[in-house]
Amino acid sequence: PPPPPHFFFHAHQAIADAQESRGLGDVYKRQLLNIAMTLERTFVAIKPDGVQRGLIAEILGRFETKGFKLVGLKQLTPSKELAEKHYGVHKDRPFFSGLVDFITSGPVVAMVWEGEGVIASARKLIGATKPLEAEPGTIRGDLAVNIGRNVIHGSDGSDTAVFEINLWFQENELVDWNPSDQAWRVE
Ligand code: DAT
Ligand code: MG
Repeated sequence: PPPPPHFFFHAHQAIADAQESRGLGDVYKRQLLNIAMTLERTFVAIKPDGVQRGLIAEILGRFETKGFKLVGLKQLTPSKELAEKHYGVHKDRPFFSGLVDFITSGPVVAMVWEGEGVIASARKLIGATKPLEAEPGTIRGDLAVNIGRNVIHGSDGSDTAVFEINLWFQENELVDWNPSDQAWRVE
């Protein structure tokens, strides 16, 4: 099925704006189009261990200083239903019930980040699932030791990003905005 309309609303709107813009040079118009068409959003969550250990600012800062744009942010203790949907692909794995218990055990900080290539880049910033195998410099490589306490979640592809953003956030919780220094990040 096609992704829910609101996920791509911003990109579609931006593309339409670029195409319809009058009085702009072709080169500038093409730049606008390129930016609009490469916009991506991903879902990232600081798990209860990250929140309990006081790592919110550290983890959020990795994405902020990288230069991605924060478009959604909230803290909640996930319901069992939400957790089971979120980790639905793992429902037959032996660690599933423990994983659901863990993720529902306390507050989670849920985020949506936007930018070119943000889905794959967030996974790189996060590092390997097993923190002892995660490279130093990554969030898990720097901040965690155990697979069951690996402090952070990030969508693993465009389909899961759409699914997870819409699972965790309402449309009106996503805030589109233009960082005033964006021209110093993206040419
Ligand atoms: P990731 O979180 O890197 O996307 P995943 O989707 O394979 O990893 O698994 C989801 C989470 O489930 C993972 O962050 C930690 C937990 N998990 C995965 N494999 C596990 C295992 N073998 N034992 C215990 N927990 C596991
Ligand atoms: Mg995963």
